[in-house]
Amino acid sequence: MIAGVNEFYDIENFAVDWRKKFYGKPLAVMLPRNTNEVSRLISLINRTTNISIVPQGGNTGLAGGGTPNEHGNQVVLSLRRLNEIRTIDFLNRTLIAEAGCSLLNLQKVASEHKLYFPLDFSSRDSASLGGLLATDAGGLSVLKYGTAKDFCLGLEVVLANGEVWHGLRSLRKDNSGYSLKDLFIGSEGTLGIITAASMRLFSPVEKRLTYVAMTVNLSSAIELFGELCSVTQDNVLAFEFMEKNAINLVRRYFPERVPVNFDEHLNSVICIIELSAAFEKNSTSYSSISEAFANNQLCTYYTKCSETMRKTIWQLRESITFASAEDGPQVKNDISLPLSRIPDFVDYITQKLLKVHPHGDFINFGHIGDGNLHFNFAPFFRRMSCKGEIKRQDIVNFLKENEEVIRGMINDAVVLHDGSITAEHGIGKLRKSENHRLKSDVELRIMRTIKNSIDPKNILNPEVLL
Ligand code: 2HG
Ligand code: ZN
Repeated sequence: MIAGVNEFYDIENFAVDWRKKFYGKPLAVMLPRNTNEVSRLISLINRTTNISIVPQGGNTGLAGGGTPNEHGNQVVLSLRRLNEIRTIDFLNRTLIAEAGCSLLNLQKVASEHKLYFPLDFSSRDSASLGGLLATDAGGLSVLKYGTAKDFCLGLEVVLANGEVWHGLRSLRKDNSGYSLKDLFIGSEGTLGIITAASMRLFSPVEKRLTYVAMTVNLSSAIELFGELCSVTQDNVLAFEFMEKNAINLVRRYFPERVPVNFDEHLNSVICIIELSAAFEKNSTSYSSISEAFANNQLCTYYTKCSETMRKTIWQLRESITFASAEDGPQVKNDISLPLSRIPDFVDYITQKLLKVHPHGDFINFGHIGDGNLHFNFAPFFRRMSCKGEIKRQDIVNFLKENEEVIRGMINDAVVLHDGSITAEHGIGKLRKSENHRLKSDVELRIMRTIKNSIDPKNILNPEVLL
């Protein structure tokens, strides 16, 4: 237990990731209250010790980037107490917030000002701004607004020697040299500690039209997406998908969250599609949208959701990760592919891998509109028709022996299909060796040169990414 001022924290919460895949033993957990304290702490550690620092936000990551090692020579630097919204500039449509602000809080504050903070995903109540930027998070609304880096305008960063880079500009245009903020975004705490950020805000979409569509396969889902982009002039707000196994996994742990008409043998791909209400009945695009859905070459069923159905379908989508966590460890993949290559990739690797591991299967779901598949491999999925048949420890043992090889096979297929091994979760510890194996020497050399030049003692999150 750690005591703060009027606060108590359980050290376990900082030592283990939420999915309990990475266990660390932090030498200490530091909970500074402001940028100045972060700067003084880092400067002291840099000058007087040989220990290294693992920055941590809401500890909701899926790649182990915020968990310390087991050797007791790393301190966790939690940003959770830096949680102020410093300013909102209504006319400039920006806010400046500290790294520990939760995503939910940012969304609420923007909405109180009749503006919209566009990032969104299921861990919104704990995920924090610093973590969102350190991993360049994506989520459910990337299609229209992009990932975190696309609407970040400036940063405040504490460097490895304790110096502060005051880069909190709130400009749409700034052509004055290297885009340093883009260096820190996605760097997973290896180059500096993000303590605050300036973020763009948008106009809220007053009303969304939510559709559920079923397509025969992924190819048709991708074609349907293309059609909807054409008829809405690229105004599709969300296009998510879930395959049968993902839905059945939720059925196994939260049966009440699966709509009754989603039969367990249903072989279709379920798509959740959101458009702005500007495309409602009397708009000129409306008939073209209806035609796209009515094309039964693409779509075998579709419905426009009532508000209740909308909540139900999103709850189902957001429950997949939690159902997976209940089910036990998986080989988790967060891959990015050109949309045109997705069907070939999935066919290719499914055949290849299931030949070797016929008891397993893929839990495939994610953000198909932006080419991001959560293509997770559950090693005993086909044998687990009833809960508890396979013990968690059996899965752990299986993964100890096979995870690396399975991940390698999947990633080779990703590279073969011109993709990336992570789209939004980051490299962390989970994909570090694969990143080494698959990135070109030139790319790795440039990254190392940058790292060495601003963190020569390698004290910032040295065990992730590189
Ligand atoms: C999502 O899209 C998250 O729900 C988590 O990125 C994905 O659990 C996963 O693999
Ligand atoms: Zn995702």
